[in-house]
Amino acid sequence: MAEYDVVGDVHGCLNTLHNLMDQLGYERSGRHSTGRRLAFVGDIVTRGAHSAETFDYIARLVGTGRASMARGNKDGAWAEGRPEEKWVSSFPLQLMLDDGRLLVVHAAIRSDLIGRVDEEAEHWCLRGGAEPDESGTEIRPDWQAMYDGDPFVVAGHSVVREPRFREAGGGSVVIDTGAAYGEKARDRFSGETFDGYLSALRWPERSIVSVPTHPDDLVAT
Ligand SMILES: [Mn+2]
Repeated sequence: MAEYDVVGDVHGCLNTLHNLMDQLGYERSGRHSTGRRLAFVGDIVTRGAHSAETFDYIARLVGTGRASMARGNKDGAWAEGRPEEKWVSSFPLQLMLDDGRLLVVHAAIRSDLIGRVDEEAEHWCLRGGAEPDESGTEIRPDWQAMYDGDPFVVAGHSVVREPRFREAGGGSVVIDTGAAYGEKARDRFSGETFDGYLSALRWPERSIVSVPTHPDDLVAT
């Protein structure tokens, strides 16, 4: 069984990511003494203070084979028109790890969409299958409650006060704990605000390691 640490939405918070990697036992090169590997749920850029540096850093980790990453909706938007665009579009929407036991997506998945690359699958993987209601407000389905696939799924995209584990299907967790929002982080489900932080899921342990957001990573608002 392969061992991974799956990191939530970094959103330009490079100092915070480095602190989290310290906690998890990674060197800056991405090397881990016991061979664990990093994976990212995407949305590594925008919101935080260090998008370009974070992008370059994670690109190096992925390029040297130390990490892998699922594509987030913000990554493609950020890279549009930049030299990085083609490379970002090569990131998978569904990152299957550990011989099919662990599936990393940015926003959401349905079991019938696993392995598909069509428009509907992309809409779910990147935007959680969100549709506007009559007032134009984006409604995201509770994909975790509906999930009935086999792999355990890790996703980001929806900010949650605590990593949100659900047991439906093979199980799932949402781990975007709002690092780049600082004290304005807001839980997608309860609406409560909290101090954002960055989290990783340890696999196969299914435990969480978190660090507070580094103040230098926040953009003054
Ligand atoms: Mn997102």
